[in-house]
Amino acid sequence: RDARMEWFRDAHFGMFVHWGLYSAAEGVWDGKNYDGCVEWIQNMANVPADVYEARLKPLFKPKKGFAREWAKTAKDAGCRYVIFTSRHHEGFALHDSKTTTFDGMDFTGRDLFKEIVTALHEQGLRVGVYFSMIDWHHPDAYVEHGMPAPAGVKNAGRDNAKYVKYMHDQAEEMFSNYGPIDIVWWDYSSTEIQGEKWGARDLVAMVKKHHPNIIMNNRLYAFEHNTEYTRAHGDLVTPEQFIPETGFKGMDWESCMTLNGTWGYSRNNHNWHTSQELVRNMVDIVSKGGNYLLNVGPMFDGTIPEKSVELMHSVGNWMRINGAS
Ligand code: FUL
Repeated sequence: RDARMEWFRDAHFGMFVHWGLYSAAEGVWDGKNYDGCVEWIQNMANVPADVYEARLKPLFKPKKGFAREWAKTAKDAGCRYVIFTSRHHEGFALHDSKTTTFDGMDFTGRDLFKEIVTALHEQGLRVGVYFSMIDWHHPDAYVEHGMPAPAGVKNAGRDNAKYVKYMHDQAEEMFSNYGPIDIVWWDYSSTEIQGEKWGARDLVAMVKKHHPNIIMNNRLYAFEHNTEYTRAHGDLVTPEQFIPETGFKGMDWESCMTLNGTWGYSRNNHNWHTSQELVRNMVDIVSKGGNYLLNVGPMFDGTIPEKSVELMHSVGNWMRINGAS
């Protein structure tokens, strides 16, 4: 509908990256194997925030140059953009934050956000920032979102206004200190908490002040896609793990999907899709006017699992052979 969306519509293919402390848990807690979306392991294994932090801090060890590997994998696969988890629901932020010691700089002595954005820019890739409003670490964040909170924590007694300020400050650090950012991917609202409970208007105004042409998804307002309400509150809808029957008329959209059923890295999950399935998905999505956002879940040191690299490349090869990239 407008020039701002043009590059996104031409892009077709993006790489999603889920990487945080949960990557170092590898889908296993206290010897128990968790299945499904293992970036939720803190919640699934009911781990109090302080235990979670103490246990994973020594295991999270980004290797030198990991971000350049991500950028190269995406580029070789024919992706035009990469969206990475700047902070997931665990609340751990990859950048150098003044608001907390629960961040990349305090854990590793490095600004991991900066390394990632720099590497993506070097490859000429567009940059998307996934940003979770949900935060299982901050003592004032509302934690009940239709899903049980880790360690049975409740909203009662929590000062949401205080948390919202913290969350906004953190977002402003990310959106003001690192050069061009092309997409903001909020995650997520529910019937309990959405829109102004997150201070949405101010948050969006701040992001747009720094990046007037930024594209944003609609999850700051509601999880459902394609309602009148959500259409009015974002540039794109984000069907998760499915391809809509007929696309979304008059609306930009992006199907985000995993390679093996989990977003975060899982040591014991080997349920990989085949490259045939991925290529079929790509054709299906693009023919209906959407983009395909395909996920990789790097390990504790930032290494993308070999099988994921291979599958990403197989899609890239198909695109090259068929003149689609
Ligand atoms: C969801 C999150 O809860 C999942 O962990 C994942 O990040 C997915 C893409 O979005 O809302």
